[in-house]
Amino acid sequence: MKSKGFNVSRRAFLEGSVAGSAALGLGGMIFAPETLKAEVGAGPRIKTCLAQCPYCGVGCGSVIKYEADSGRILGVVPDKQHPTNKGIQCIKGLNADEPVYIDRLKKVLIRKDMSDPITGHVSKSKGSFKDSDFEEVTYEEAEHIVADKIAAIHKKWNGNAIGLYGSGQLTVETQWIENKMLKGMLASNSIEANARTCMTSAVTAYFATFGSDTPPLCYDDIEEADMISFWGHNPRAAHTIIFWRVADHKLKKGIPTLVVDPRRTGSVQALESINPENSYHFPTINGDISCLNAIGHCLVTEHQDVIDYDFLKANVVGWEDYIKMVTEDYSPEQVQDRTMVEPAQIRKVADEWANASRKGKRRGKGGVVTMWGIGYNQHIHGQHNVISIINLHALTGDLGRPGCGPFSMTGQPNAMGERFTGGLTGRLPFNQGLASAGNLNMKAIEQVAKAWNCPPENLVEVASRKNPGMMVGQFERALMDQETLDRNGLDPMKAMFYCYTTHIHQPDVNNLIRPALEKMFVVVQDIYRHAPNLLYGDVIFPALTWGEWQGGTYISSERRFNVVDGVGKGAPGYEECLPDLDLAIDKGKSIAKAMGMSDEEVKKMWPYKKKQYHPQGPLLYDSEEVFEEIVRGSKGADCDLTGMLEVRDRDGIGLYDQIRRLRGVQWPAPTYAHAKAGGTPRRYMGQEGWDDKPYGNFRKPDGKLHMKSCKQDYTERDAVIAELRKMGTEPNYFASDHRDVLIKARDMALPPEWPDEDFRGRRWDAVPKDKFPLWLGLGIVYEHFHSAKTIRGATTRRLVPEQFVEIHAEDAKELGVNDGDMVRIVTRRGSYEGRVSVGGIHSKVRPARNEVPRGYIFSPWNLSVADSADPKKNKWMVNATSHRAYDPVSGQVDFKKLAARIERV
Ligand SMILES: Nc1nc2c(c(=O)[nH]1)N[C@H]1C(S)=C(S)[C@@H](COP(=O)(O)OP(=O)(O)OC[C@H]3O[C@@H](n4cnc5c(=O)[nH]c(N)nc54)[C@H](O)[C@@H]3O)O[C@H]1N2
Ligand SMILES: Nc1nc2c(c(=O)[nH]1)N[C@H]1C(S)=C(S)[C@@H](COP(=O)(O)OP(=O)(O)OC[C@H]3O[C@@H](n4cnc5c(=O)[nH]c(N)nc54)[C@H](O)[C@@H]3O)O[C@H]1N2
Ligand code: SF4
Ligand SMILES: [Mo]
Repeated sequence: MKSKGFNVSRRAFLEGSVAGSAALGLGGMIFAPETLKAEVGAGPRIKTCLAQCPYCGVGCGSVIKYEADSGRILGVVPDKQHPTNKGIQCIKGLNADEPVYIDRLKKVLIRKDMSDPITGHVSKSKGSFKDSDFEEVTYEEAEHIVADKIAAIHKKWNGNAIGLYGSGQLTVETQWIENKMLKGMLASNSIEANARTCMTSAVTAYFATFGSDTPPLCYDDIEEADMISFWGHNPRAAHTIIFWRVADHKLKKGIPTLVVDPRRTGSVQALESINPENSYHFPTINGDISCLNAIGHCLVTEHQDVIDYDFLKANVVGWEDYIKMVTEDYSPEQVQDRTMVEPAQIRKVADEWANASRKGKRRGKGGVVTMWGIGYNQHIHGQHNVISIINLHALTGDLGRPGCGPFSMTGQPNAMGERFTGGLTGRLPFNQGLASAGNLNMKAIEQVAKAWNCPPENLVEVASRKNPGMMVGQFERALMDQETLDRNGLDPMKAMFYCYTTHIHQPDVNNLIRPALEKMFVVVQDIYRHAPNLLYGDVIFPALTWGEWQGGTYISSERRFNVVDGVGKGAPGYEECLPDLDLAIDKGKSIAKAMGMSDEEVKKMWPYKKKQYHPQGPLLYDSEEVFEEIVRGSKGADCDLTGMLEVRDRDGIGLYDQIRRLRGVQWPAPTYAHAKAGGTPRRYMGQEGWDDKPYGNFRKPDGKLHMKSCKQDYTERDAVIAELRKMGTEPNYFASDHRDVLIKARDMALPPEWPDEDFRGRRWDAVPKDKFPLWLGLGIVYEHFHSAKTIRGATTRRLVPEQFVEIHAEDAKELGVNDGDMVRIVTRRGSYEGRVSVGGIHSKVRPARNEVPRGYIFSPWNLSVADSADPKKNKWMVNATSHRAYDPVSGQVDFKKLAARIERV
C-alpha cells in the first residue's frame, strides 16, 4: 500500500501542547485583556494581537505581530492558548501575513465607460482592467455615484433588482450590515453569498431534520469518539488541524475510520499509515446516499440491538418509513451499481459502526462522529445527502450525547456568520426564515425590524419578492428576457455588489456569470489591483484586509465566536483603504440619503459612531457597537447571545473582551451562566443545559427530529441528464426556469452529467469532439486557500506553483499523455489547462499526493487565476468548465461530477 507516511513530529507537538493547555485550564479565563497587546523585544516597537486565522472554518487562534508605529504586519504565530489549535497551525495560516502587501489596490477607481441599466448602456470596456479603463476619484465621489445609481434603479424597478453577493470571509458585523441594507432598507430578496456554493446543503438539511441550522457538536467530541467517518471531505488538506486531532486520537485509541471519496487522498493515506486494518475507504462517485442507506440496511438486518427503538419512538418522526426503505431496497448487493463498493466492505463498516455505537451507549459518551465537506454538500441532491447522514445517526441514536453525531465542516472562516446573519435569499438573522410553509414569520420579522431599526413593512415586502433560483437564479435573472421574467413573476437584476468574494468561484463563469456582469452596474470591494472582479467592476473600493482592521468577529465550525483583532490602520501608503465594515456602513448611509430618507430616518437606521484604534490611524467605525446591536437583537431567538449582556452588566467585562478572554464563545449563550462558561458546546437531547429552553429535545415545533427517506435511483438517468445538459449550452435555457427538471434529478440523486464511458480507453485524439468520457472533479489543494491570497504568498506559491490535473496511470497511458505534460481539460461549456499528474506521490508535478480512480480526473480551483496578471487571459480558470444545475432546495451546484475530455496542447 502506497503512503506518504504521516508526520509524527507534528503529532508529538500536538500532544505536548494539549498537555500544556490542559494545565492552564482550558475554558477558564486565560488571558487578562491588557496582556493581549504585549510589547516584545527591543528595536522597533513590536506589538501583537490575537485573531482567528483568515482562512478555513476550523478557526485556529493566531497571534499577529506588527510594528507599532508604522502598523506594518510582520508575521503570524499560532496562539498556544486557543482550545482549537493549541499552539499549532497549518502552512497557510502560518504564512497569512505574506500576501498582505502584494499587488494591493490602493485607490478608489471608477470605470470610464460604465454599464448603465437605466439607459440600457452596456460598457464596451468590461472584461478589461487596464489602468486606462479607470479613473481615480475620491471616496465621496464614488459613494455618490453608487448611491445615485442604486436609488435610481430602486425607483425604476424595485429593490429586488439590486443584488449583493457577500462572503463567508467578511466579519459577522459586516454581514449583518449588508443584510440590513439589502433587506431592511432596499427591500431586496436578492442577497446571496459564496456560502451558497459551499454549505447550504448542510444548512437546509439541519433545518429539515433538527429544525435549526446548528452543527450540534464541538471539536472536543473528536477525542470522545469511538469511530469517525468522513464523507466528500479531504480534511488533511481542508481542515488540517481537525484532521491532526483525529489522527492523534486514532493513534492513541485505535478507533476505526472511514473516508468516502472517489480519490485516495492524503487523508486516506495518512489514516492508513496509522492503522491499515481499520482505515476504510469507499471510492464512490455520487453513490453516497446508497452507501449510507446500505449501512442502514446492514444495521437493521444484522445488528438489531443497536437500533435505538426507545429513542426513535420518543423523539423521531419518519423512522418507520426509513427502516422499511432500507430493509427492502438497500441491501449492499441491491445497490452495488450505485455505491461502487464491495458488499463485504459495507458490511464490515456497518459492524464497526455498530460496535462504536454500543461502546458509546455503554459509556454514556462516544459512538460515531460523522464529518463532511463540499464533496458532499455540492450535489444536486446535497440536502438529501446530508439528511441521509442524519438518518443513519438517528437510527442508532448516535447523536445528542458527547462524542457522537453529524458534524458539518464549514469551509470559510466565517461562513457560519453568513448563516447566522441570514445573508441569503429568504433568510433573516438568528436562524430564521422570512416565511415558512407559505406563511409569513411575523414574529421574526418584527424582531429583526426592531434590531435593524427598519420598517417591518420592508421585510414583508422582501418576503413577496422572488429569487427562487438563489445564486444561479440571481445571475440568470440578469439575462432573462421580459417574457421569461413575467412568466415566472420575477424582477430583473440590474445591479450587483461584490464584497470579499470573486466571481471566478461561481459555476459556468463564461456562459452565466460574466455575461450577466457585463450588463449590470457592478460595485466591487477588493484588495488586489489584479483581482478578477476588477474586470467587471464599474465602481471599485479598496479594502483593508485581515490584520489591518481592528475588531469584528468570525464564527468557526463549532459555533465559536472569535474576535479578530488587528493593527487598526493600514501601513503607510494604504490611506485610502477602508475596512469592509466601513465601506458597508457608508454605502448604506449614502444610499439611504439618495433614496430620500429623512436625516432622522438615516440616523435611526445608521447610528454607528467612529473611533480611533491606532495613534496614527484614521477614525473607523466601532464594530463592537454593531456586535452589541446583534447581541441585543438575538434575544429569544435560537442563537440567543444575551447572556453576554448580563455578564457585561454584572461583571463589567465588555462583549469582545469576554470572547477574547475565553478564546471564544459558542452560540447560543442565552443566560449569564452560559456566557460565563463560554457558551453552549453541544446541542439537543437536553445537552444545552438551558432551564427554560423554549423547545423540546430538538428544534422542530413538535420537539422531534424529522427523518426523510432519501432515495437513489438511476433508471431514468440518461433522459434527465440530457435535459440538464441544455443548461449552459442552449441559449435562453435557464436552470431557474426548469425547476421540475432539477427536482427530478434531485429525487433520483443524479449528478449533473454522466461521462460517455463507451469512449474510454482511446487515445485523446481518437475521442470524437462531442464525447466526454471522463469524470472531472474540482476541489481544493492543501497549500492554497481559494484563489487570491496564498497564490500571492511566496511560501505557498512556491510549494504548488501551477495548475495540475490528477489522472490515473492506466487512463494516462490509454490517452497517450505523460506525467508532466500540459493538457487542456474540456467540458461541454468550456476548458482550462493544467499539467498532468500521474501516480500520486510518484508524480513529478507538485503537490504529488492524491490518487484518482480510473475514469476520474481532478484539479484544484485554487490556482484559477495564478497564470496571468490579466485574469481574462488566464488559462487555468476551472470554472469555465463547471455546470450550473443546482439542488432545488439548497441551491448548491455540483463542481465535482462533470463530464470531460483531455486534449494535448
Ligand atoms: N487547503 C485548503 N483548505 C480549505 C480551502 C481551500 O481552498 N484550501 N477552502 C475551505 C473551504 S471554503 C471549503 S468549503 C473546504 C472544502 O474542503 P473539502 O470538502 O474537503 O474539499 P474538496 O476538495 O472540494 O472536496 C472534498 C472531496 O470530495 C471528493 N468527492 C468528489 N465527488 C464526490 C462524491 O460524489 N462523493 C464523495 N463522497 N466524495 C466526493 C473529492 O474527491 C474531494 O477529495 O475547505 C476549506 N479549507
Ligand atoms: N470549481 C469549483 N469552484 C468552487 C469550489 C469548488 O470546490 N470547485 N468551491 C466553492 C466554495 S466551497 C467556496 S466557499 C467559494 C469561495 O469563493 P470566494 O470566497 O469568492 O473565493 P476567494 O478566492 O477567496 O475570493 C475572495 C475575493 O476577495 C478578495 N479579498 C481578499 N481579501 C479581502 C478583504 O479583506 N476585503 C475584500 N473586500 N476583499 C478581499 C480577493 O482578492 C478575491 O477577489 O468558491 C466556490 N467555488
Ligand atoms: S487554514 Fe484552517 S487549519 Fe490552517 S491554520 Fe488556518 S484555520 Fe487552522
Ligand atoms: Mo467553501
